[in-house]
Amino acid sequence: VTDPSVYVRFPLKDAVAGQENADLLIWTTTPWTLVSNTAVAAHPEVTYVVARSGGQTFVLAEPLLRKVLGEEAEVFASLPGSALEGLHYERPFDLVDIPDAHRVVLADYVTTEDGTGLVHQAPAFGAEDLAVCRAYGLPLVNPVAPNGRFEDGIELVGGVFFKDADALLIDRLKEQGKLFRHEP
Ligand code: VAL
Repeated sequence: VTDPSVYVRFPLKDAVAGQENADLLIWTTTPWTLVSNTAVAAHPEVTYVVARSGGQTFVLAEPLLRKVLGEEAEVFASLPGSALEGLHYERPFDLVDIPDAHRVVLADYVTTEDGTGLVHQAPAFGAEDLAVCRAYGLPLVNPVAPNGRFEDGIELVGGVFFKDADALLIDRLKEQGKLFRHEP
C-alpha cells in the first residue's frame, strides 16, 4: 500500500495582497488527517507568491511555484510567510467540531523541499503540528478511536478504518472541486 499524494485547495476567506478568492494550496500524503485540520503552517522567512493558473488564484511558496503550477502561471504578488499569519480559510471538511481554528500559523519546520510550502496541520497526528498548534492555542481534536476507526456518527467516515477513509475523502474533495492534483 502506497500513500496517496494530494494537493488540496483551501479557499481563503480573507484577501491576500489585495486579491480576493485566492486558495491556499496544501500537499499531504495523509488525506484522512484532513478531517482534523486546524491550521495551515507557513515558514515566516520563505517568500510566497499569489499566482494565477487555469483561472484560479493560488498561494504557495515561490521556490515550488513552477514545479506545482507550471511555467504558464502568472505571479501577482510576492510576500513573506510572516505576512500570511492569521489569514482565515475554509476548512476542507466540516465533519467534526473544531472551534476557533482554521487560520495560517507560522512554523520554522516548514520546508520547500517538496509540497507547496504550506503545511496542513493536524495536531493530533504529528509531533511538529502539535507543538505549533499548542503555541497558537489551537484545539487538539482526535476523531479516531483507539481501534483505528473514525468515531461512529461522523458523516462520511464514521466507523471507517482511518486509512480506508483516504479514498472516501479524496472523492469528496473531487466532488467539491477542491482536489487540485492527485498522484497515486
Ligand atoms: N502535517 C502532516 C501532513 O501534512 C500530518 C501530520 C497532518 O500530512
